[in-house]
Amino acid sequence: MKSSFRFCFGPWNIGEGADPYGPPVRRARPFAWKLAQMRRLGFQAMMFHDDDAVPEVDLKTSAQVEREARALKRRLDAEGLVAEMVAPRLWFSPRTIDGAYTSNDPKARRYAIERSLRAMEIAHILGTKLIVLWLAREGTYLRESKDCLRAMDLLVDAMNRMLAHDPSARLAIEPKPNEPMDLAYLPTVGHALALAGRTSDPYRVGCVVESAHAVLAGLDPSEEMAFAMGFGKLWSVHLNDQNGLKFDQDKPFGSANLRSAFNQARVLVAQNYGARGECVCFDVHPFRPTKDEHALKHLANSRKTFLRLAAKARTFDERRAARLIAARDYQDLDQMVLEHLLGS
Ligand code: XLS
Ligand code: MG
Repeated sequence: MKSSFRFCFGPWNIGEGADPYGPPVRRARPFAWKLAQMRRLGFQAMMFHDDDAVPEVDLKTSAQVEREARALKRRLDAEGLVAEMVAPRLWFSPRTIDGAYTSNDPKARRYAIERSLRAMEIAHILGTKLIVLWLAREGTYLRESKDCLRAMDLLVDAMNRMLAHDPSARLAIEPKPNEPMDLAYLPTVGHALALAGRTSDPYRVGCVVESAHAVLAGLDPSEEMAFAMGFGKLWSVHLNDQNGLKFDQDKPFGSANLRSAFNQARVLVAQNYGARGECVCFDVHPFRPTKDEHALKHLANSRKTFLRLAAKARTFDERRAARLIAARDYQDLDQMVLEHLLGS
């Protein structure tokens, strides 16, 4: 199916199935193989953590980082692909065990900022202005271990450093309420945008909404997207699905709640998402029992479901819906949605 959307995923979305209770269950695919699958599956863009782009980035000199990033850019160009974003992976190093920008340890905070500035340089070379900040360890396991007010100051300081480092870059905060932390400091779009307002350049701090993260916050993903759009701040989406308040599942888009997925596609279509170059990204993982030969289906299927639901959004009888709304006949409005999704 042809579409005007630009689709995107990250190398981590072709995973080997390790979870906290068991080892990998599928073969590890080299980066080149992952890259080669993109166009075949109908994807145009790849999202990167800094160390997806330049492996072991902490161990390399600036000159090495620059050389490797340039080589990657040439590979992307050769495949006709673009980099959608770069995200500093701040949660892996033993240095950020107690958080990155909000760690109680000044050395960890310094490392986090330096690494973020490096990620921005990689992004610059790859030709993207979008820096995604998934603030994995910015939060607490116990309320008394950090001071929330101070943490907000530290987050603002870190973002100001990044904004000053590259005046053309934009920071997209990816809110998530929990996992790996018990309580995260920026759990929702509202928190992210409120904090953006305190930075030195609020117009360059927006967000990316991941469907599953909104569900984990007990919110409706399409409304989180709409809220961000109301501020002109929905700069990316990570579509996937989540079966309620469980571990972070990253299921295929629409897998757990087709109606919620329809409403996400509907708000994106209605607001002409993508017209300013935004990508439709899928932050999805295969179910753990998935065999090697089926290890790309979650991506192809998520894309297919999104396109089917975008078509459903376009063929939704808005005039009839408006009449039912005017008559306050929400019973039939509800049924109309269900029948539209069920098809004839
Ligand atoms: C994790 C996040 C992560 C970000 C990129 O929950 O979704 O994959 O999208 O750092
Ligand atoms: Mg994500």
